[in-house]
Amino acid sequence: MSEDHLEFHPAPKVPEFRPPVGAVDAHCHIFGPAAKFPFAPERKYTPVDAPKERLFALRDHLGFARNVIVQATCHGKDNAAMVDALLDAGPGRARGVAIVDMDVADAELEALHAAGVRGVRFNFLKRLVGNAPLERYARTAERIEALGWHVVVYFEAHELADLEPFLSKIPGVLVVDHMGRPDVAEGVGGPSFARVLAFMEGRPDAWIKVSCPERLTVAGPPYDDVVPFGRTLVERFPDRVLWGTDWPHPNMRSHMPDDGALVDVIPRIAPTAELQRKLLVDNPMRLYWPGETAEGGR
Ligand code: 0GY
Repeated sequence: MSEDHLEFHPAPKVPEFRPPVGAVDAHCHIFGPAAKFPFAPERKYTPVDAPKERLFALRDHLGFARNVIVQATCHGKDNAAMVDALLDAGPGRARGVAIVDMDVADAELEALHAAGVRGVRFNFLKRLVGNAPLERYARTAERIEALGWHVVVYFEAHELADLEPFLSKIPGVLVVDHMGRPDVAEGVGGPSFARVLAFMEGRPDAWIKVSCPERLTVAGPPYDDVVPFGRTLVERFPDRVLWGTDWPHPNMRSHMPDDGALVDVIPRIAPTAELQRKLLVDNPMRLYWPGETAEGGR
């Protein structure tokens, strides 16, 4: 146990599902080590150190080729740990999503891009961030547009109605984290998931991560209650879905998932080889490595 939450699984199982060649874990984090990369003073939680070597070992153990490393709020706008991991992951093996503010210097944006950053993340979860004015996010979205980056948004489905007018003004690709965090207790036909689906239908350039059954579940592993949500998204939007482990699972208090067991959820939400290839290879390659072939990373 760290200061705030459970430690990541020390020895995940080898998954029974073998990901296709070139598979991308499109949502994971690097934390610290704090002695080298201190956490942000304004953070709402302090995670355990989850250094790059552990992420790369997990990638190989689970049978993945590449990572998209997403900046988390505990490191705030200091993207140094994430960038350090991007530069050390091996050629073409990692991309990043940064947290930057509207007044970020051009030179910093250019350095982030050179390191492999291709997106910026707006986090709207009140337990993770304060209430930043939406104009700041809008201005940040303008700043990153010229670089060809996209915006990743993290919200809970019950907040979507309030956020939609703002989101509609963000140009280009928008990636929704963790299935839009529907209320799984409502069931797959419930109102919060209906709103997420309507949002995806209404915005052809919105993508969604079918990640985090461990956060969304009420029933617990093996996440039977979350599977219909992921499967609905994969089958309805096969060309706009991404998958990620969310390792090292910050803020998990109920249980710590076995990352191998999370990989074994994939064939339950993407039941055919074609859907699996789109989810794990074709889609993330198109978004994060356009013009490159999947085989190059392995
Ligand atoms: C995640 C989810 C969480 C944390 C963060 O930026 C963050 O601190 O995203 C969460 O607590 O739900 O994607 O890691």
